[in-house]
Amino acid sequence: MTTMRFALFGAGFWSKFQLAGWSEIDGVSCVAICDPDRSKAESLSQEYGVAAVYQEAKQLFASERLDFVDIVTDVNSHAALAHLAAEQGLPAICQKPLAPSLDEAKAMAGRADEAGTDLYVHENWRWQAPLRRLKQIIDSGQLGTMVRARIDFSSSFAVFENQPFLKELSQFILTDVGTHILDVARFLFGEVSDLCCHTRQTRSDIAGEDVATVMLRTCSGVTVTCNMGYASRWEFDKFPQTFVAIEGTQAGVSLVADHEIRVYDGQESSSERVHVPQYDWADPDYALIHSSIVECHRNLVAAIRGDGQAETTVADNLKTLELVYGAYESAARNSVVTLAN
Ligand code: 89V
Repeated sequence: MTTMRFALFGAGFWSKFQLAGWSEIDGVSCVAICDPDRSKAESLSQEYGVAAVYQEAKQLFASERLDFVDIVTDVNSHAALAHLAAEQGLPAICQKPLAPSLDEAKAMAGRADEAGTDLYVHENWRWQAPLRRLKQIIDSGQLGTMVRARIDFSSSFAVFENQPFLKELSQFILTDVGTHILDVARFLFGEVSDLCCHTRQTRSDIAGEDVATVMLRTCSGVTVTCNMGYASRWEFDKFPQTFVAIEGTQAGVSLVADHEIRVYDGQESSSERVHVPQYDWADPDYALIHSSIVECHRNLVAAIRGDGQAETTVADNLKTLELVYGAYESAARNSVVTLAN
């Protein structure tokens, strides 16, 4: 297998995990790190043995031979970096949210298309092992017709301690967490025909909403309620676990605390605990998310090599972003938003 060379843009909190995740994948090598703050790029390059450090993206592109780029910067710099990669004919992987608006995300997709290059979104949540197992159970057909579902991602986790920039976002939880949870809703239940959303801001020291409730109707008729928040103390205050409950006409299934999946078919219940891979580089508070970084990398790099289909292409992610920005529109207008499917 030929080794694929990539550059990492951004040396902030998330980059070290992104890079550690790449170290689990065979046949890839990070050859350069770029960050306007040279000292941050240098310390990350020393930690992971990356040869080159740059402050300027253009300089990096002029000097390095690359097979793809991984963009792990703040949302406002995604478009410019993805554009530079497209100009070089390079595939780009970009963190979520792809762009600060749906129009900007569509423009990024358009530019990659014009350049004939691939743009992928590092949407990792759907790669969490318990959610993959849940999808297998849904696809087995054992639930019968799915009637209704609930997805919960609510906790009192002090998210701003590690990611203080999140405090500044005037659109916070739907762009940061909604991108993940609404993507999971699409992954599990399919495309959405309409939605409505309520948002709340429970504290005065942040710029955006920290609670959101989105009710989706899927094209196949399932009603899915997505509860998201960083303001709740409750029995399942277990960041970063996502809980899912699905009612079906033949059986119901719940993904509950600590990766347990329970199925009840009206007569019998069964239970299994899903194994989540553990990595020594993972932050224990984020171990579940960090394990999904590896699986997301694996899927995207296989596609870049031409060995498989990527799940989280830009085209796919635009559908998730339609839900995210549709939810803001619904909350602002206090009305139902219909999706074009
Ligand atoms: O994984 C993430 O995207 C983070 C988190 C959800 C932990 O806030 O931003």
